[in-house]
Amino acid sequence: AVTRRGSQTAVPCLFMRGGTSRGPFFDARLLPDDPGLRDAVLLAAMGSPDARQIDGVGGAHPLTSKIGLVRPGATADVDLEWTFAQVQPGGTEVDTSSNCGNMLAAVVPFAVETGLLVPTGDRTTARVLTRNTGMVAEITVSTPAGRTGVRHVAYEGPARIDGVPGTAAPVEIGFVDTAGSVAGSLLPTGRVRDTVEVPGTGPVDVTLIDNGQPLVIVAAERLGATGYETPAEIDADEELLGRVEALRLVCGHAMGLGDVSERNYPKMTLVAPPRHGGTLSTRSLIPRVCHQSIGVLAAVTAATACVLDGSVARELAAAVPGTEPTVRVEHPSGAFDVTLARDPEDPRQVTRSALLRTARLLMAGDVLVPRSVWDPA
Ligand code: NQM
Repeated sequence: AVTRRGSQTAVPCLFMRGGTSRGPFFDARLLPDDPGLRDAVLLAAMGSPDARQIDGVGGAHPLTSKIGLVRPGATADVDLEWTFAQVQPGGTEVDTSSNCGNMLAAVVPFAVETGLLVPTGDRTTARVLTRNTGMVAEITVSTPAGRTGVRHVAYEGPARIDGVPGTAAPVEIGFVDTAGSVAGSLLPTGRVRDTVEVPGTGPVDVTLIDNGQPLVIVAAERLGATGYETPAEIDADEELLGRVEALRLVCGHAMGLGDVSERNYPKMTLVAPPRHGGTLSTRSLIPRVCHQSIGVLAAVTAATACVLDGSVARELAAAVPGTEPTVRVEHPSGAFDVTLARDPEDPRQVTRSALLRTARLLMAGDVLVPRSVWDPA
């Protein structure tokens, strides 16, 4: 329960890593119902809008400034529901309009840790609804019985994901029906390739696509980059960042998303031929800072573009034949494998995707927010 601790309000919280992201997870039912008050509590907990988040638990980077809000499923076909909240470190908004497949990896472990979900065997599978976009994922985690017979989440194991040191227990994630999560359809312009006119840059060929995350896919070369830069090099190149943001604003309108200047999407994906035996090299901007690897649904969406004839990605990618190809999306800290299922009748339709993540409980306790922000008593 939420309690008082001196001059502050203590909100029960598990601090978790989900894939290559990290942040506090809450039982959504413990937070204020009023959306404005809830957001004020979350901003105070993270330490935003201070860009260093020095007075909160945020990590001063978009990947470590994420929040999970978990609750029981409301319908029989869903075990858990969660809302993903993105706070830009220097921002004043709590953005719940898009998906995060990395933080998603920690939802089932959170639910078992807090008793929201009871493990059923050595492996526990749950159907999880992401309320942000209505997406459902089937997630399997390892839940062995301890010496007393009580099952718990295993965090140690042999699975390795690029961007996280060491190995951990696998979190298997399967998605269906991710197309059009935010943009309404897989190809919101109805075309696999568009040429958009960008102030200062001229005509640019792009693929505008959303298979779980709205992406603008553009050849790195066209924006004056190689596509093999480090994130630090991209973040330091203000001219490049200016061209990328100008392109993003134009593409936001083309995708029917309106003015995206204050939105965390579309994510910008600079692509180039693979260099390490994978399918495609990517540099993902989320959307104004370069990702250290790539987002989960961003990887699913980029992988999908790799199998669509005529796309900007397909042109630069290695061939990915078959109806269940594994697409290896290269990124700054390694590669991300996404297995796609394509409709044998119509291979342009990607019907399912599957991938591997890991997660870990890092800290358990309360997050303290000043009573001047929230005093539930
Ligand atoms: O695309 C970062 C991340 C993400 C989102 C971002 C994600 C996804 O790596 O599903 O995982 O794109 O802001 O956590």
